[in-house]
Amino acid sequence: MASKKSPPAPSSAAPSPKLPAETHQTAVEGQPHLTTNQGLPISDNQNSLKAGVRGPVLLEDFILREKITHFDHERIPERIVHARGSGAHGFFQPYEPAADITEAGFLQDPKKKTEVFVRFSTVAGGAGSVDLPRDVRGFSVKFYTEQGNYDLVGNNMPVFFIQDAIKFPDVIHAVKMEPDRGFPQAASAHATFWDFISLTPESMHMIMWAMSDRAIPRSLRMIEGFGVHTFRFITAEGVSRFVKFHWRPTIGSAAVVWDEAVKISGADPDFHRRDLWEAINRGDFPEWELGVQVIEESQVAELDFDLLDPTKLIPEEIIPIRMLGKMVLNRNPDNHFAETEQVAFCPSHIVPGIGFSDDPLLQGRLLSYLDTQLSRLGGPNFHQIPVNAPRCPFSNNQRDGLRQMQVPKGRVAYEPSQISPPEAPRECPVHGFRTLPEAETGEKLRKRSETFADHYSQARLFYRSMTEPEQTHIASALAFELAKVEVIDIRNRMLGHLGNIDEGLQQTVADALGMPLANAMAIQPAVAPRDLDRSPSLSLIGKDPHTLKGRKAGIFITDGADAELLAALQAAFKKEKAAVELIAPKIGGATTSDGVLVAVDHALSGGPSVFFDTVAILASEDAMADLAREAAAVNWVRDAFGHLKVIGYSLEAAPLLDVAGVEPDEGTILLEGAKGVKAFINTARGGRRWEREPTLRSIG
Ligand code: HDE
Repeated sequence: MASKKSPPAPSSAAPSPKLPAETHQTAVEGQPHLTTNQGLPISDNQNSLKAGVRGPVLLEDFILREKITHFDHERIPERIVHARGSGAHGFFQPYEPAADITEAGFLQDPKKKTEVFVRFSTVAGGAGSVDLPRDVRGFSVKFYTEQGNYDLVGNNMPVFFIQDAIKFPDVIHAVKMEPDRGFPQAASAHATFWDFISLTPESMHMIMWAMSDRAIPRSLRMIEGFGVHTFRFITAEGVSRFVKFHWRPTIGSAAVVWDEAVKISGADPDFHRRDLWEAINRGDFPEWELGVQVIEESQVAELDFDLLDPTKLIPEEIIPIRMLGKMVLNRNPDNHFAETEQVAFCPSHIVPGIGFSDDPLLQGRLLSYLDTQLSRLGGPNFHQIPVNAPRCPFSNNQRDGLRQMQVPKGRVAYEPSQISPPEAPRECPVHGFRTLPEAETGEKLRKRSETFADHYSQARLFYRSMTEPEQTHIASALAFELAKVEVIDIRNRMLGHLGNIDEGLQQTVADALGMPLANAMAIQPAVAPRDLDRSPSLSLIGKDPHTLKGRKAGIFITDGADAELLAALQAAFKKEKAAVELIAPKIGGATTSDGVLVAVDHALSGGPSVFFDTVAILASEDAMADLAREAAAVNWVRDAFGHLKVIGYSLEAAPLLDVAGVEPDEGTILLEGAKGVKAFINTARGGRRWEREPTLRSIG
């Protein structure tokens, strides 16, 4: 928000001169009328039809009945998983033709943009749950290509909890709120989840990811995305290779710290949805590169795991990512329900040039999405809903059904026919989708391949590839979650698994729980875990891009705050392409040293420092006496420090830092003149001060 301007008129200011003063918003000449769903103009939308002004409402009132009945049916079943989602429109543009690996049309022409719709989600919570529980994030992209819709329905973690789709209802039932009591909402920290996990060694790799900082992202704009399964790319000549999909945000990835996640969940349950919406609104369009790891058929045997196993990843250090193009999200939805809620993604929506693998988890997904959408969206015609409809022409002989919105013409709805008109759609043997002809043989059996049996090596790989603070966070998360599990045997079984992953981790978690390691259950691994080469690319902190781009600074000002300093800070953040929000004790604004009343974005009570990546405090001596006694102000600073943020402060604000118990360090910077501002910005670019963490928290 701009400084040095009068605060905007409050929204309760005088009504627009076009509207009469009473509550009725009667249309003026030229304005459209409210009508019923049949188009009948409505004369009064505020009062129902009664027998006498104080008398009973009449059944005859079809306008009242239509309005209320429609309202009664406004909700549809929420998604059984990924119910809470945020969407955006945008486009994808390839860097160069990828014809050497795939014939997919949308990956060929660098001049051609393909429209996309993206939905990010949490997994466990309901549609109205908070944005920042510890959870996996869904990352679904619908590409409206000229060859039909292609859906890449991924997550922000590259592996999954289970190896076979038949276990999906179990893992989801275990993580969702417990059926008898209806809680906890959107949380894995409860007995049924850890009961299932402790009996499912294949989930250990994913557990390392789910307990890592990846599960509490700073912003949806900063999450990585993964296709998880192995897919195929197929060239026009029919040459097939395996691929793993990756999305990389161009502004880098970052997470919040757990204590922040807890506080944000209360202060702004829509933290991620709002952040995405506001960034797009201010023109700070989120971007991701799409890349693939390409695995030649001949390389498959060289890998030390089975490519069909969705609990495994290929370190980038072994097979690098080839970037194919960029996605930009540049338009917010017009309507949350019509688009974000009704969008239907499905892993079986593919285009020529892309194919599936025999990953048993993927094969189960190919069934589930259409099936769930048939009931969620009320019948077989949901592909006609605008957000789901292909942008290319589509036509076949499927007919009728609930919610048919089209009027198919002609008497023939079958094939073959000698009476159908020449313009009727026909098969397309040349450009139509063809399944890769793969030879498949085998006995019918219900069995897991032995090549899927190594459950610990990659869990260990992930843990040992983390930086020290990230390892501490994993241990803290495990201790937090297991402390919520009242069944001691479950904790002891989990400690047993942790021992197979890393003995140091096992010890730290046991200590944090205050439980003797001697009671940990010994879990005999099916395959002895191996020490793999570390993969530094798995660490978020390790590849922190050191930028303020796309980040948000909070500047707390009081009456009498130095106007020049404020302007200098705002200009400096703008140069860094960071957003800035102002906070003052009261929402009416603050009068800075030059006598200008500056409008602010938040009152102190509604703008806690957890909303920001870095903060500055500009106070006057006069304001300081009151502020240092104000719990909200003290907590604002204490939290910023505790959450390891870089803090800039004017000399007059120093007493507040003292009261908040801030021990000055390299991340607390006195804003004296241009030099001070420069030092503050340079330091803030580096992100959180991880070296501060051990001085503040031993665990948690
Ligand atoms: Fe899903 N998943 N899933 N899933 N999934 C759904 O489909 C399912 C899995 C993912 O924004 C549902 O339309 C099964 C892995 C995302 O609308 C449902 C299995 C990955 C979304 C379903 C999996 C995902 C869903 C619920 C195990 C990462 C949200 C509503 C075999 C690659 C899509 C719906 C959106 C949604 C089934 C496992 C990602 C029930 C059976 C692995 C991002 O059909």
